[in-house]
Amino acid sequence: MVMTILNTASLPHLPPAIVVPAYDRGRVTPGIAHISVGNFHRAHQAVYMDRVLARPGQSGWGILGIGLMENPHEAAKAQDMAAQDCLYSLTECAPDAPNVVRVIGSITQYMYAPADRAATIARLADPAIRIVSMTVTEGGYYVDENGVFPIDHPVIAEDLKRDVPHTVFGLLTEALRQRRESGAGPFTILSCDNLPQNGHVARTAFLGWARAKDAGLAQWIEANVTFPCTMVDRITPAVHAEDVRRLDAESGLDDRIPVFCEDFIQWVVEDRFCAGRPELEAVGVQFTDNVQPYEEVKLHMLNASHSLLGLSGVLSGYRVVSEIMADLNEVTLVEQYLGYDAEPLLSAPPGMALSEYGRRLLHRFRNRAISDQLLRIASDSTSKLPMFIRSTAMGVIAHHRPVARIAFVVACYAEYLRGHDDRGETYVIVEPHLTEEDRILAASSRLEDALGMSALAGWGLAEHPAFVQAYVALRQSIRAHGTRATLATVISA
Ligand code: CS2
Repeated sequence: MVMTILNTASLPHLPPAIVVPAYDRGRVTPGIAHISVGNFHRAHQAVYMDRVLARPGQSGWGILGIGLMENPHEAAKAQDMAAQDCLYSLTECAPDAPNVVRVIGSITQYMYAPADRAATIARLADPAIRIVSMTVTEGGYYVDENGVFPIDHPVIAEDLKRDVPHTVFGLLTEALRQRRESGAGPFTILSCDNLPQNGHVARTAFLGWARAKDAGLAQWIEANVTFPCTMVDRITPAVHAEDVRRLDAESGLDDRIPVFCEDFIQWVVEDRFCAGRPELEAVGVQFTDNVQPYEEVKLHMLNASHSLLGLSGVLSGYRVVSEIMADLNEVTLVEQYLGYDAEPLLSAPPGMALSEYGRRLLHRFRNRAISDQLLRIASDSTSKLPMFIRSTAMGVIAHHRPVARIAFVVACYAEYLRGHDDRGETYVIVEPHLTEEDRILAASSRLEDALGMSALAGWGLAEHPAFVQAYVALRQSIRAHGTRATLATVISA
């Protein structure tokens, strides 16, 4: 089969089934800069912006993508983006309908920051950029369990010394310094990561950085820059080399950077944009004064269920979400966790019934067309558990309710870090925020030592004898009888 190369020149000649941008990309100029253009950004915010750009008078809201991390993968991505004029295909997979392939055109420029950080800062200082959004992962904000931005953290302390900084905090702060001096004014900083109160966390982090650098500038940022909170949702699997081959074979495109995702999409945003915003309300984005109830439901139901399935599933030998959904015990675990642990602590946003939301989640997890990876979900649990599980765990303990499921997920996290499943098969652990001390605690033969790991800091677990006893027994059982047999005891407890 002859594959069509994906770029501006080929765009008018793509196979007719492929949906292409309904606007003239040549007229689009960036008004948003997005830091860390991962698969999720390309399947979510870039899709909403693609819809916005098809509306009249919105051509100033294209996206300038910025790659921040210095590594060969990111450098290659920049080359692929350049080769394809920043175009890529997105395959949306519904559980019970044919896949839809769209070419997304909203990212019109791309910069790899490590190639020229000063030029990237200057570009962010351009008054045309009015929003800087970011997906820098849950752990990428560094704010600790006490809500403090740790300026003595080695990564932060080292970067604070640099004239031309490397971190997102440094880059944006220096751009804001130039904008203040030139009179270009502020931009909105829009976190699109999965963390409670992501806008407030971003504000803490950026102000923490700025104060350490320049108190006057920090005051100006505090008074002028806004940090709306957002709730983002769309399940977007990792794309491995075999997925690229499969997606290209299905679309007929020669696309080096395709993405795939579920058909569901949701974005809830606080309307606090200090330098204007696109007409997002016209393309399905929900605006609200208070994102908190939406994000709590999403994080503590969807993402928490994911963590339960990811950690216990990988240990049990599963690798794909839709596969694990055929295991009734795993489904029961999620149902019990949602119904008994998470939901009683949540207040539903207006118009939402939590039990219905939970049912819908299970339906989304059953979507075989997206074959989402459990290892993707389990990765970086060190940063995710505090965001997804901690408040439910603390609530369950505070209300003296049964701790079995919380103890199980914590036990699975510690066992998962050993790097092999119940069959003895090894897997790659991606835990960028696991410290050396964490590794020692996780490996200790006194199993309760692992409760001192940084992911569990501030949960107060070690002070609850009933929790400690349940957790230790579960880890011993996983080792002696396997995760599946252990899970059977958890759901019947
Ligand atoms: C997942 C999320 O990474 C994870 O642990 O739970 O990536 C999840 O798929 C998205 O938040 C869905 O919106």
